[in-house]
Amino acid sequence: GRAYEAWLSYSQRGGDVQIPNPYRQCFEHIVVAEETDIVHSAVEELKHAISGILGHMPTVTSVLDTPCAIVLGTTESLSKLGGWIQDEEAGKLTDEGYLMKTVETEGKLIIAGRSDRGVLYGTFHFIRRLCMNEDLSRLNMVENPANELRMINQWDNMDGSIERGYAGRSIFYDQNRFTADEQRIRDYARLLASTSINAIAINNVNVHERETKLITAEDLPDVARLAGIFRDYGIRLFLSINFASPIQLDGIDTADPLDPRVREWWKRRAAEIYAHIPDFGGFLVKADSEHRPGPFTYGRDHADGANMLAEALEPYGGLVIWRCFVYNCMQDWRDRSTDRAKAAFDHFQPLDGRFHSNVMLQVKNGPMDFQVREPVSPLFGALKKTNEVLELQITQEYTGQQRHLCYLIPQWKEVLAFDTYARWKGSTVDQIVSGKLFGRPHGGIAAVSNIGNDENWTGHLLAQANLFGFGRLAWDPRLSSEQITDEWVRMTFGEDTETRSIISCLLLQSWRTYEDYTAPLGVGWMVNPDHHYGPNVDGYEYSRWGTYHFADRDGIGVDRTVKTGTGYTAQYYEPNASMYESPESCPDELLLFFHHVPYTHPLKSGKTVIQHIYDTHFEGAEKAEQMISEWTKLKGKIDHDRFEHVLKRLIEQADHAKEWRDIINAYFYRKSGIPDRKGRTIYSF
Ligand code: BDP
Repeated sequence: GRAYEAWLSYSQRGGDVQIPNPYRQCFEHIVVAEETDIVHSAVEELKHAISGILGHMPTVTSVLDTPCAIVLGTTESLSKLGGWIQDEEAGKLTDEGYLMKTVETEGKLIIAGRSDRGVLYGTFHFIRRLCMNEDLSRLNMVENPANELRMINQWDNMDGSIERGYAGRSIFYDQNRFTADEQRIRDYARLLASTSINAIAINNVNVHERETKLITAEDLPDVARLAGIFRDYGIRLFLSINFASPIQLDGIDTADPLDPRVREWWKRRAAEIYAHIPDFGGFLVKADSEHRPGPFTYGRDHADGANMLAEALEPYGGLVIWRCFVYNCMQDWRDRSTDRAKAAFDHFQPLDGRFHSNVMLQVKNGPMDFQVREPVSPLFGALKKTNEVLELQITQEYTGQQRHLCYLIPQWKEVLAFDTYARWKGSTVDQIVSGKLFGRPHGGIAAVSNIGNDENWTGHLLAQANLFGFGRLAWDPRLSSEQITDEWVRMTFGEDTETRSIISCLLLQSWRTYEDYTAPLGVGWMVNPDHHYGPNVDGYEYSRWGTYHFADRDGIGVDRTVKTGTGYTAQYYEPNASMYESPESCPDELLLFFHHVPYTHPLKSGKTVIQHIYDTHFEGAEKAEQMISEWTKLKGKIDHDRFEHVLKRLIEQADHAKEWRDIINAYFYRKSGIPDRKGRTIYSF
């Protein structure tokens, strides 16, 4: 069905793609200079798209015996067919880059990649332009990825469950075995490759007993089979590993990274893995975090741990992606000197320069944990001699769990554009993680997937846009939210103007709306512990996770200043440190992340904190309600199934937004005793 085909639903376009002459004839023939497995995938996709859109199957040949054709291949293979590409043009391409051009005089549409991956990305881009009715007479363009690593992290467990998954069960595993549905996995690879994703870790970062075995002879043939499917689409496979594997798998009495037996053990593992999967990507590691084992047990640090694995993988070109989500989850809430926000920086910044060149540190966008609003982690830019990867969360753990519409591209854009001032003005996060700012050999962006075996992949159909948008941003962080949104909406719903504008507006406003009716002004949390859905203001207030709002009758917020608080603001470079340190210059939306203030504290908007809380919660719930009437305008314009599905979710969202509104407003009305200036009803239970 359409929901399953997602943004690759070519056959459903209902004639809204027009290809004017003379280019129509080009679509009769595809000429491929040299067919590798990846180029084969590109050709298949192009055939599929053309036959879906135009209703005829193009012929595919390797010789140029027709006047008009679409020609694709690597720049090298194309040079044997014709002189369409000048050396100077080809020289602009990096490894995965591609160029597209119209050679009008010869009736050719050319898609050329430096490598076969480039051909694949170029082909998907070509199809996108086709679907968006772009002018084919002026295809001239050169594209290179901003990031070397564009990665998806699956948090799938082998019992078939998915940690923080909201779209059904795993497509990879069931009942502790690999699933047999290879077509589904192949279709997932197509979706990912179409947005330029080139790496995937296929198991949860919390590696339990069963998944620990993934690196053994028992499972490697199956892992290799998956690697083969992804390889056809240019995607390298990674595994999350258990740091205590030597103990758990072979009964060695230690996992100490400096113990020669342990080092030897990992080297043998690596050899065996690469014997099965010659292009294996490497390991993703969560260590010494939330009860996972790690080097701390042996009095070693994270550089010791990461480097030991890096040495094992190094001979094969493998990478270690070591996560910086390390903090004490057993802290005492009465002890305000330990601030969870400071933990990652405190652990990793002193290790700068000690990591091997095939180690990358993966840092979550914010210092806490994927809240609707957080400042950017001060670790970006704090490590100058270390490769960094930005970690985002596509799955909507804290942002409505795919029952609420919350389009995250605008949030990610803010993260990527944040100026750290690590070197000079303009030291943005995207420049750091790409490796450009500090000339690092590796870099990139990773994100936790939001898919499962639901028919529509993502639970909420519109949540597909977050998966699509992530890949597009990983390729080019400078694309605007509007542009990405427009691409996705048109690929998914076609060219109707009203449909396009309604869905785009719904998406683009949804993050702000979600923020409005949930935790205010950057303070975060206020969710039900454990499953993290729905409002519970004090849910985490008196537990040991380090996630507090400190609301009392006088005020609210976490004092993270140097002067009177936890000192977190000092982890930023100037002028950010001073900007956050003072409540006067701290941006409104992060005020309660950095400061504890009275309810009557005036914001830059002119409102008091308490009035802001009331206003945003009334307005947010109202906006959630309005989304229903906006969507209803699309009745009859899009197919019944997709229309009804989204409608149902929006109705649920509006309902739950009211619950948020009432619980948050009642809580703060009772704590502060200050009434709403506009006299609206606050249910006080
Ligand atoms: C948190 C999730 C938890 C993950 C953890 C992580 O609640 O399930 O294991 O992050 O990133 O957001 O390791």
